[in-house]
Amino acid sequence: MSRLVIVSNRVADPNQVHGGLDVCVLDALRKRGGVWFGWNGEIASKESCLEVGYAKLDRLTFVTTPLVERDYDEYYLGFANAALWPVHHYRLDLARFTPESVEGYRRVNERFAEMLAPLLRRDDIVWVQDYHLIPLGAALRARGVANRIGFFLHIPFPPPEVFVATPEHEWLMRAYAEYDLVGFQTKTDHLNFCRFVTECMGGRIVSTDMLQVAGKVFSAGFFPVGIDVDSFAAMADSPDAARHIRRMRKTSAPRIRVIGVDRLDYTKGLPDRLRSFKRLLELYPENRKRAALLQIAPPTREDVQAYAEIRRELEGLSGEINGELGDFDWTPVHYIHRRLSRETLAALYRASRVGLVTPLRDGMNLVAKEYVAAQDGTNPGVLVLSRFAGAAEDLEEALIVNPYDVDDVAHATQRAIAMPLVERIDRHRALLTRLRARDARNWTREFLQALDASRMAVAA
Ligand code: ADQ
Repeated sequence: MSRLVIVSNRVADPNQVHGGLDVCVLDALRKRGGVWFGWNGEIASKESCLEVGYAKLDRLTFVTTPLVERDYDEYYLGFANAALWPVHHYRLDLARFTPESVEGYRRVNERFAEMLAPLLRRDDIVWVQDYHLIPLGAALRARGVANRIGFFLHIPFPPPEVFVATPEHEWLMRAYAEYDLVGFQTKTDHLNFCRFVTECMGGRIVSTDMLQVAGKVFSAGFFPVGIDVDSFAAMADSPDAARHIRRMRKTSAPRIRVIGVDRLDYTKGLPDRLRSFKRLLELYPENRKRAALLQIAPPTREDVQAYAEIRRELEGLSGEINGELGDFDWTPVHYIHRRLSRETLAALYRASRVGLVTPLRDGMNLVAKEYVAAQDGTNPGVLVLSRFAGAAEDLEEALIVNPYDVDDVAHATQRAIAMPLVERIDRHRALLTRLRARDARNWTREFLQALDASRMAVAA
């Protein structure tokens, strides 16, 4: 079997998973072994210190490098997170484009390619992950790398009317065309990309999964990301989780726990969610002193201004709701901004009657899938899910809501709280079947099979 080489901006410490991409990549690599290349999370003092480091864990090899401060500012905080991230989440109002940040983005992609190219074997399969590294494939090709190279975008691809606001959209398109296969999370993202190629770049659709543009023919499709359902369910079912849940119930626990788990990010709709919870307590006062929202939101990217603002807003809102509605024996909103172990998260999901997953825009959202996987099938909780999360394209048995409409989310939360056991069991069973059909293993297998087929399709 060919060696799998995964490249992502940040290589995770397997004991410290930071976000959805880490979860997917670790699942993919643990199963089949391989190499994971990328940034080690450290900042080196000068360029001459930028060396490649190696570490091994079972069948996995980690190959990592630091960044220098300027790269961190211009490539990571700059073009990736202050330009591409907001544009892809339809937030042009938050996008900041500067020539330095584009330059930093090019520079780091070139350097990654320079470091990686000599390490590749002839039959390695290279799989590049996410928006930080769109031009990496082209930079590898420029160094003579003829291997199969696939790219997967973990975040949404916006409608072309939005994407073309990125000053570098033509350059990015040419970079996309250098891959053998470009994968998206949902049918909608794939469609948006095809519209961009055909309506804005003069390209054409060759077949359902092949595009031609900028003198290149390449494959594109959608491959919804999934989780390792059984291992997550096992965590939620473990004696440790049961102990955790007993302890929570014995202490201050409310009778009805509603849970939200997200990186602290403006795309996750956290202020709107808190407002919806307040609205629930206003519209359905019988929940006062009975229900509480546990919101877990560890801060990320705090050096980007928009992230500091969302943190302030959220802290203000939870203080306001607790001050206005809370009592000496009841706190409506518990807000924790710390990272928890996956075992603790699994126990918390299981102990929660409602999972509130209400992003304003999200590539997929693995929390929605983890919440379902963690439930006790004989007495499951209910998932309330934003129509703007990629997961909503598939998870039809969740209560689908418009996260901008606080009344809609409040009514759905009440419906979840009041839902009869039989209906909860039916919905949960259907959701679990969907999760299994599109789990982490299938995601990897289907993407790699399509990558394999892409070469043959072009040759034909
Ligand atoms: P993220 O934006 O990070 O991922 P998501 O898919 O929800 O969003 O994944 C978050 C992961 O981090 C989950 O596995 C969750 O359990 C974990 N997590 C969150 N808060 C935590 C905490 N306090 N402690 C520990 N773990 C925590 C990006 C895209 C998504 C896409 C994924 C995968 O933005 O749309 O679903 O990649 O492709």
